[in-house]
Amino acid sequence: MSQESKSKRARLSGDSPNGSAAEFFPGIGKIEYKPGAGPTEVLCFKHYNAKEVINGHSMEAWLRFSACYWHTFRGVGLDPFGMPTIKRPWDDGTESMDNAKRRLRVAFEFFSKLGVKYWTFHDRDVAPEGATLEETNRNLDEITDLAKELMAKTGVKLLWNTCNLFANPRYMNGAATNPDAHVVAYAAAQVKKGLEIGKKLDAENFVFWGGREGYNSLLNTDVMAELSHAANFFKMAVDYKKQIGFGGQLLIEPKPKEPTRHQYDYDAMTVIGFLKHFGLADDFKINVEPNHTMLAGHSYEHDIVMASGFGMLGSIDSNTGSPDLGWDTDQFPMDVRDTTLVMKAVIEQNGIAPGGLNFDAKVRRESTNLKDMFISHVGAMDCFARGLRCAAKLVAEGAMAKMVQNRYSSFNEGIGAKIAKGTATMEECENYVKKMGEPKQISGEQEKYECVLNHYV
Ligand code: XLS
Ligand code: NI
Ligand code: NI
Repeated sequence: MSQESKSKRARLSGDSPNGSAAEFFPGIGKIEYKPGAGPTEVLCFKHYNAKEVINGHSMEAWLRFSACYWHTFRGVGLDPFGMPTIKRPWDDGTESMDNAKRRLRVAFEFFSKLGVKYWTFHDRDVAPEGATLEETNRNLDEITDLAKELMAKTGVKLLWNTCNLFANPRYMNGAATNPDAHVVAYAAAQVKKGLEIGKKLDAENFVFWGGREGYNSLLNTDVMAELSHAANFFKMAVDYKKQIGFGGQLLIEPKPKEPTRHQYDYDAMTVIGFLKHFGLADDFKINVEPNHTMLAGHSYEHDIVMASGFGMLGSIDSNTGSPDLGWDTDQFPMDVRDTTLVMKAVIEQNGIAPGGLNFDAKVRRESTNLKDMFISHVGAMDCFARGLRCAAKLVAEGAMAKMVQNRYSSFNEGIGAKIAKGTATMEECENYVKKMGEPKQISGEQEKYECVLNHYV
């Protein structure tokens, strides 16, 4: 075999001819912090300085960045109208175990060079599905053995894993909410394995995103049966998690639609209502994805603020979308105003751990350079670092908080204090109005608040 073909084979297998690990991103080194870098230098951090302490914690601890496997290592640039545009040099186009293992080595080189401390994956991203559940699980065992080894070697940890309960045709009518109990049982068996893998890899969380848990037509759907089956499914997961001693936080990721016309986990408030109704609120938190929040017709930060208000903000799938397109475009977050508002909520709840900021985001199908994989993540990390710096100052200086406090100061005494405590009666309110007459007009000062925000952004 020629030297050239030997080294090509070595490159593909993930090992170099002399036995040391091959390099899949030659020419790209560890991404460094270079605060003075020029405008077109994009393979360095200009704002993210991992160990720098901001409001009492390192940037790394506030941000807990994670890269996702599905978009970054399985994404090929498909869209509903177009064929793949992205072909990675390490990918031989097969679903073989060799290819899966090589891809995993590539991923850990990527995580290490980028400097993210966490990763996330679906079971079916990392290992091929076999002909039977047993074969599929054996594939998963083999791949996660290698993952465990690579995690130990690089120090990269698992933010969360999840089960893909939406791609296989068996799930076309739903997984936990399928009208066929056989399919529900299959999904439960799959999640059982997912929880075992979470435990094996010390996942800090485990995510449920119910891509097919909803309906396309109400005519053929018994919504109350489906919702109660979903709740029982989650109860089984809680029980099994406890049974095997898996310590990860369970998370539900809301999304209003896509692929189904209506998804039951519509938005943060819907999920909170569901969890409370079925007695599950103590066992779950929410993984908010802002692109989904926008699809639900809300502002970028709405679900972050609502979930946090209820003490239910568990983790964030940090991405953004194009409201003019109206679907889940999973773009990298590059808007400092957005990241400032997210980090404001995170700082106000004193951190996001054991959750993190997971980049559930993909490069555009037109961004076909290998380098774009790095540029996109570096840019988003820098954007969040700026958001953190802005939000930390905004919170520490307290001007906006003081304005909000004043706005509600009428609840500090008298009838207001009684309303706030829940001890006021309708008669007391009526007597108060008879005595005080018409309330004075008080400006909401929205524009002033916007100016204060812009002072920090
Ligand atoms: C899809 C979801 C998905 C989850 C994990 O829209 O964002 O990627 O994060 O299943
Ligand atoms: Ni997501
Ligand atoms: Ni999404």
